[in-house]
Amino acid sequence: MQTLVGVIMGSSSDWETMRHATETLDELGIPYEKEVVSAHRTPDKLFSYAEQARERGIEVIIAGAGGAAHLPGMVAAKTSLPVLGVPVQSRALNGMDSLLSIAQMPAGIPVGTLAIGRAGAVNAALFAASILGNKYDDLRLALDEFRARQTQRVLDEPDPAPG
Ligand code: RP5
Repeated sequence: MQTLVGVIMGSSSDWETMRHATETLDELGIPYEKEVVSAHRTPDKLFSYAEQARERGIEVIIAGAGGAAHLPGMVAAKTSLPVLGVPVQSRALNGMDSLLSIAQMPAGIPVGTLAIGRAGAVNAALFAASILGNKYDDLRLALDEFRARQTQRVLDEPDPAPG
């Protein structure tokens, strides 16, 4: 199967968060690529990545960034592919800066903004699976099975502190 999801991040320092997105995509069997693309340090690369993603076969972009997190919004400005933004937890402001930078887009250019940190990275992958599942039956099935396993794990262990 060809690469369907582009997982990009502003810095290699974002990997500790964004690896949770790729691990979830792995679990679902969704082919992806991963790459550092910085809105501020490599702006020309950001433009070419966003402009070429659709023609390369990418169908969803997951973009993680922290601080002045302009990557998801600028990518969304350059492609009409769905862009899912993951706010990385920053040291100075605990990710509130990242969250607001990604969520507060002007009307006309949407970014689907997830939670700060690991939960957002995992959910970005699951959201990508939901989008792709409309077109690919096997990916919809993989997502349904992921959710069923998750439910069963909770039901199987109702004791919060098994001793
Ligand atoms: C952002 O600046 C990145 O997304 C990262 O979260 C943050 C800090 O980057 P480094 O200075 O650690 O490379 O562009």
